[in-house]
Amino acid sequence: MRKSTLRRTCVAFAAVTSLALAATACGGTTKEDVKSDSTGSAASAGKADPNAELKKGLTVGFLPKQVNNPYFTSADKGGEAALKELGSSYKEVGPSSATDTSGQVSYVNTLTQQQVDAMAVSAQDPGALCTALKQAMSNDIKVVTYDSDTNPECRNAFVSQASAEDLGRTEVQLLAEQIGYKGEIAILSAAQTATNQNTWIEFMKDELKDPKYKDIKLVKTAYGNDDAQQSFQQTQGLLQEYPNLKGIISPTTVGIKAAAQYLSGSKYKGKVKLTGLGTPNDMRKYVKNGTVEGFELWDPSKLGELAARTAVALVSGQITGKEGETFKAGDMGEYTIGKDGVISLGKPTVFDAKNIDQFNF
Ligand code: RAM
Repeated sequence: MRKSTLRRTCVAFAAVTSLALAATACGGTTKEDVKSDSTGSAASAGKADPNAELKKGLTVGFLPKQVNNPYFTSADKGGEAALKELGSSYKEVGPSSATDTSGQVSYVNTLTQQQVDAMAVSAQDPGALCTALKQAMSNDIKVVTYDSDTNPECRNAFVSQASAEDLGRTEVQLLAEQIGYKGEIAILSAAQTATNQNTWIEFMKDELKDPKYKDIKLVKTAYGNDDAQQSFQQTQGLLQEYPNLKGIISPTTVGIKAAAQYLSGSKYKGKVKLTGLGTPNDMRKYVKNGTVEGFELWDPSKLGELAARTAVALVSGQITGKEGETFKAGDMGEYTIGKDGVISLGKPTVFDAKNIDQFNF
């Protein structure tokens, strides 16, 4: 039996009382079962057995930042297909707004109460989910973050889309080339608390310190909250406030699409450059009509697939989340866990008029 009767009783108890109180009453399982490894991630106690058989019949819950976001639909479908192939079950729960942090906390608690074997979570906020995720781990549930991380000690592993540094720096490089290394630029981000966007923005700012960008000035970071309407209005507001703006970086699929839609119908079309992270299917029309020259992304369904395979490898004991452990992710090949329990999907793809028709997601 995967979980002891005591644990099950504790989970049921946690469902009707405060989770913190339940943890104490159940004998403080948090400390006992989940230990931080030397690099800080919450690697489980015990040794990884790379030859352990992959378990079947598991249930893995996916909890995206936002359920009605096509990016997450694609990511989670990748997770669902992988779980089906591995003989396990998939479920998806999550808020419809990318700023409903308390909603995300409730969904973590729900998955814990439902005693899933693992959960894959894209965190809206790094710290807010931590207590609930630790509670899940103390109930023998493996926690994988994907797309947007929490703090390393609040999960077993983070499946990252690409190196955050690469993503931040390359977006600045793309825009700088498009505007001829000169002029005012702005960032249109997602939620103000989003771990992934905030990390990329830090690297963008660092990249901008290079003397080759001395004639570029970052004038503002606006937040569209991964909401189409708010992102559209924020773009409009940026252009009103900074009429000399030369370019916008939007590191969110919802933001870049809304910004492209605004620019495309305005006098700024083709004049104010726009790059960032978008899906080829969302952006095709704006590349073809001359609003956007180039942008980038990874394949979200591959990210979801890797999150599912990581979750199953964790539950099966092939990995614990420690740096240096390796596992086979089916047809995706072998992955090695890096510092702080981070597993990186690979390099993003840059899309432009030449290659965009080769992609369908
Ligand atoms: C949005 C979300 C997601 C991010 C992508 C690029 O869909 O903010 O977290 O990774 O954009």
